Amino acid sequence: MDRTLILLKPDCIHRRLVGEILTKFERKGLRLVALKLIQADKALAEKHYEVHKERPFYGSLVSFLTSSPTVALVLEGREAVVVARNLIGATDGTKAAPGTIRGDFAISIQNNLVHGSDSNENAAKEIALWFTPGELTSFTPIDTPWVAGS
Ligand code: IDP
Ligand code: MG
Repeated sequence: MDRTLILLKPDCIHRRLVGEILTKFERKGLRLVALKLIQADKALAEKHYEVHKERPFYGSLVSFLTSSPTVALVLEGREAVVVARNLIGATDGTKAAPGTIRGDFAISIQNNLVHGSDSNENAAKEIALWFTPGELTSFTPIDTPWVAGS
């Protein structure tokens, strides 16, 4: 089982899409390990998007992520990183395929509603950035053999 860090970014909260988007991840079969509503400070946002610090949109991106609360969650399941990225869709909402979260709900590049880790290695780093070990739960949902059978 793999884990991924998902952020429902400030635009998702403002647009009241939290429930609808969480449902998409749950329905797919990914399970919740951790979940919280948090207003990221500048240090957290800068660290989270550190890989983009030389990009022209970095300042705007950090302002966006610190502007309002974010829902941070950790999801677990088979190939969780790839499964979540496929559900989220391409970065630019205008290019994201219909049926994906961004394809259905976004038309912006920056305000694209959701973040999903792009590798297992980055997922581990991002989970440690947003959550303390004590906030991560450990349990086996009773439907696991039905959902995750390989
Ligand atoms: P991803 O979220 O699909 O992995 P990344 O390339 O990692 O996309 O970019 C991180 C975030 O930075 C995007 O989700 C989006 O919010 C923002 N972003 C990416 N490219 C641009 C751009 O060209 N202009 C403005 N914002 C951008
Ligand atoms: Mg990325």
